[in-house]
Amino acid sequence: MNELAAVAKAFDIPGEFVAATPTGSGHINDSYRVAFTTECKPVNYILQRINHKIFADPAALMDNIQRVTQHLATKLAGQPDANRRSLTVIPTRDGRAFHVDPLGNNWRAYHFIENTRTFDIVESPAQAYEAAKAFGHFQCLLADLPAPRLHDTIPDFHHTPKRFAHLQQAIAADVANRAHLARPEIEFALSRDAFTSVLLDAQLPERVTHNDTKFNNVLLDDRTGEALCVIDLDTVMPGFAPYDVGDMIRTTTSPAAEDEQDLSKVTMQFPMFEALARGYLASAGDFLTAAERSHLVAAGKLITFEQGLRFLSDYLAGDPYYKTHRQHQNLDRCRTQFRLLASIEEQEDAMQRLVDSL
Ligand code: ADP
Ligand code: GN1
Ligand code: MG
Repeated sequence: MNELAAVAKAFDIPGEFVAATPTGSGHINDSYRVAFTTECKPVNYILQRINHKIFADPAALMDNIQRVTQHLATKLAGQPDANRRSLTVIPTRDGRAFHVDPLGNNWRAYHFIENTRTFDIVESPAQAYEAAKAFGHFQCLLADLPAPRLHDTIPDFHHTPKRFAHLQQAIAADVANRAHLARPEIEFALSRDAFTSVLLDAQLPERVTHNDTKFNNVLLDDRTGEALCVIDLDTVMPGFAPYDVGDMIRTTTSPAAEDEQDLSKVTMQFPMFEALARGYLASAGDFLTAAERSHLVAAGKLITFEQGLRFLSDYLAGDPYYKTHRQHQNLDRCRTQFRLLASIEEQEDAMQRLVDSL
């Protein structure tokens, strides 16, 4: 707690530190809701330790985030509740975008957006519609972000053929001696080699994309249910628009947790997909090219597959990347991805027909 108090005090936050509470269920960074009192009133902030093993260049990362949040704020100015619709970075007392603590950890702070919630699992088509509309709007607002090109915070992040090659290396190395525990998943993955370049081959335009459009990365208003604010901006960088839809399909259509062990619960629920497609096209439909639009369903398959590859590679390597809370959790996560991919494959013709009709 003392450590967090010291970190919080490095930021340009008025008043007295009261408490810090862990929040969120992300796999990479550590997030805390931090309370201060100013003139006897409590005010909350978000404090995040940025995983420096994964984000090796925090200055470039925060440069992206500052440019993106300032652009969003400019474009949203004048709208009702404008300051709840985009993240606001709080600088350190010496005017920097992040703080380095004595142990070498990198920290950032945001204004806390009150009376909102995130959900790990979607509860209704209305929520799916809202979230997808918000991510589409996010892409739309950033379409005219002035040059220069954003930094690639993680190079080749959605380069699925490289993710596939990485899995092949992890299988060959088998450093954690786990390959024998994951034979069916390895077979499943290796049989789908041909499909990994489907988006790279599609002549899609490069845009500013979010690249981590998990359903729990959008704040929903407690009172109205509106998707108010897109969060978790570490991977906002150049990408293909369908990537974001793919990750929405992956995280916003199944009623099961990402690490669910009962695979019978994992399924692509068509009404959620329909709401998601309608929500996304309501905000992004006007700028998408025909090639982007026609690859939205393929992206759902691809990103779900890629995520399965990533979890499986991490499992085989002994869990160096994703936080785990129990043994074999990354294998369970991989299994839900592959089950979900199978469910998407069963329904992909109907999904494609729907998109073509919108
Ligand atoms: P992670 O990388 O750990 O997923 P996020 O940036 O998604 O980190 O934040 C984790 C959680 O903290 C979110 O799910 C949300 O509940 C909460 N959160 C993040 N930023 C804010 C904010 N500005 N206002 C209110 N809550 C926030
Ligand atoms: C990680 O931080 P979080 O949990 O939102 C990962 C995403 C994965 C996701 C899987 C930087 O996101 O790419 O899709 O886990 N983020 C990074 O749940 O690798
Ligand atoms: Mg998150």
